[in-house]
Amino acid sequence: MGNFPRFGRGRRLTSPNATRVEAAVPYTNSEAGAQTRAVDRCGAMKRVASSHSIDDFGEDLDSFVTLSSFILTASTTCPSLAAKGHIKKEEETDLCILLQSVATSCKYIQNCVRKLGLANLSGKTQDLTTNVQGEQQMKLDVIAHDVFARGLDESKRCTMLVSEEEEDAIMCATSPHGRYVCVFDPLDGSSNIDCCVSVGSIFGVYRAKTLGVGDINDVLVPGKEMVAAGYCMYGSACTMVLTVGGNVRGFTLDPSLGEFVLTHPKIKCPPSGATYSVNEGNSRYWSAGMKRYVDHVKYDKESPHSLRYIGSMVADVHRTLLYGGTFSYPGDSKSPNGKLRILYECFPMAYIMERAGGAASDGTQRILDIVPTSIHQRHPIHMGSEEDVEEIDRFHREAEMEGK
Ligand code: P6P
Repeated sequence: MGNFPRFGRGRRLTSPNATRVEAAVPYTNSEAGAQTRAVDRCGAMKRVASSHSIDDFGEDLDSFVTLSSFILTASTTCPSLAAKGHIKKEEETDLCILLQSVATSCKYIQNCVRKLGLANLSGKTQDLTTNVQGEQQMKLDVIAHDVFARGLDESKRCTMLVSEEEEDAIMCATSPHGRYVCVFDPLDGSSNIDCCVSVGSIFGVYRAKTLGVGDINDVLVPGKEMVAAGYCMYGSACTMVLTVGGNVRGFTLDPSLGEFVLTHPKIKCPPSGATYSVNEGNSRYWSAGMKRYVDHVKYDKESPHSLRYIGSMVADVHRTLLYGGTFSYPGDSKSPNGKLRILYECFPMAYIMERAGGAASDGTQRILDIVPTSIHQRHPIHMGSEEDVEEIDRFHREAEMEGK
């Protein structure tokens, strides 16, 4: 594993009051770095390019569709996005190059996860570093951060990055194509990694208000202003779930090809489910609303809901997205804002969940309407099947009206 110099050092908003920084000194990195590689377009793509929007891509095709072909098609046929005024042609292409960089980083990280014990990648960092959360960093946390940040910087499509592993926002090298800000948790759930529990990378993409200029205010906006969001789960299979504003698609990595192959053309979260996912070990600290909801699904239903809790957000959310039910990390008397970070954990997952027909709230308001005030802010979250999240909200509202 290459010894990358720690990425991002010296390229932060230095002054506490600084919110806009002209592009910093370009990162003097080696030639390495993934750029979009041209891939042959299959005949099917030409069919799609002529008659469908990207949101139909892969739905009615019985051909072999990869993330690369999806991204390349997105860069040529995004009428659904362009028509909605979301993004213009050149912005589509830049977004596609950014996403291609994320995909390459995820392949690299999954390769490290697979080799964990064999390549001495397990365990904590040698100098026992901690991240901005004060959490002990695993070796793979640091590698995953550097790979993600380096890839995005070298894509030349970002003005600024926000990572769970870095206290301050990172200013990217100067680029005339610096159109986007990427926020990411490079390896969520890493405390589980030594026992081979599924972990994942989570990312969200915002449009920069000013081309080529890093501005912290570009991400202190409601999560609904994201233009793309996704996660990559390193589990029994390596699965990338992605939306560029429309349908939610799932791509599974075929190791023999090194390509993410479209396996879930249009993911829809069931309107209701029979599982709830929350750390019940914290129930003594819960609000009345949370306690009432969990009692309701355990004792009032025809048959009790099943509790499923892995303790790895990407794995718990992925199951909820596909099977329905709810995932919660509520605020409580011990941690009023819960544990999960709104910018690079709650927002991307809520964005995906809503575009798959699900919902995400904090018990009183829609997650994606919230405006963060700081980049590492925590916030309570409930997400999953629309009917079940509404039920959680109802119990919270009733308890609040009773002053409980
Ligand atoms: P707890 C992993 O550390 C993580 O950040 C999320 O992936 C996961 O959902 C949560 O923390 C689990 O936290 O307090 O239940 O162990």
